[in-house]
Amino acid sequence: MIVTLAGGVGGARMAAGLATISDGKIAVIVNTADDFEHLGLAISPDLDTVMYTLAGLENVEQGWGLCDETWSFMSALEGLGGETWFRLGDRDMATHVERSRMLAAGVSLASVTRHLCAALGVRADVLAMSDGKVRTVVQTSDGELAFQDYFVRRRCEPRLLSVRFAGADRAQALPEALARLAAPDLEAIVIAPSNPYVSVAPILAVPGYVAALDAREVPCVAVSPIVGGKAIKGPAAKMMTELGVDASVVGIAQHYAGLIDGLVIDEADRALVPSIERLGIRAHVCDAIMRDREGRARLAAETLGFARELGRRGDWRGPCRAS
Ligand code: FO1
Repeated sequence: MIVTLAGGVGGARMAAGLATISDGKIAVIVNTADDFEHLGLAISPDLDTVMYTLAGLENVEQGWGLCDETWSFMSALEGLGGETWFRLGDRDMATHVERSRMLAAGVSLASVTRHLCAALGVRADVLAMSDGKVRTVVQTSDGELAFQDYFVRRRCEPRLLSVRFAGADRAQALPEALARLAAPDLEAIVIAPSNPYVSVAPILAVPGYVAALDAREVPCVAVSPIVGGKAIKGPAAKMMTELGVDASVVGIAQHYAGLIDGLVIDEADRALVPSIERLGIRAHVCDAIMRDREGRARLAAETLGFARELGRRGDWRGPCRAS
């Protein structure tokens, strides 16, 4: 069993790669701090991206939503002068309507997710990070913005000053997720190449997850979302620069120092291996870009092979944790 922490496109693709090579024996703990209510519906973008990708139904070009999508609802809404900055496809709407109906009937987000995944034929365990309400709020040069306002409506244009996760302190980690992280058959924990600041950080902000990672008895490896100083997809590098962080694999290693044992980086960053290893984190160099389905499986196999090697060598507890 492998547990991965994920959000966004990079997380979904890594989860799909790991599911392919492990015959579906993975649990994916997914960020839900991007969730919001829109047009009266409960939208869970990262859960949906992970779920659709694991089902093989993702829209590859967009990076979110479903393949073979049509947009009649959006066109009709536009005709009525409604809000169209956040685009909901006709097929995708069914997910949001069904999720909203079930939540209104008192079903938990975790159970709704289980139901939707089963209906779409997803074999991996897709776990909402919490049933509690956690929301990413960003402080920007244009003031405080809710996450989707910043990310989609404003296209990450305002300068990012800080990020907080409203409600995280009161939320509880999903018990099933904590159980997976402590399971005797757990082989490795993988932090997917998701945005560390707005996809992985909200998961770690929920009480219980950092403690669970600290108590682990298996290696924890992260895959860098930054290659050659640029984000593979999305605004991670821009965000890091605006937050005053080195937008490189070393910045990623510094961010996760004390939490991870190893970092998977791309060939383009081979020269930075010594700077990563000085932080007490082992580095593994490979082609770290997932260009297609084969690429996902290849990177997942490289990542798992690296974690297993750390486990075999028994040198996976970094100096930060050992001291
Ligand atoms: N991202 C966009 O850039 N534009 C959209 O109109 C948009 C709609 C959308 C609808 C459903 C859904 O599940 C995701 C959607 N996303 C959209 C993606 C998403 O909001 C972000 O990429 C994530 O929150 C960041 O991980």
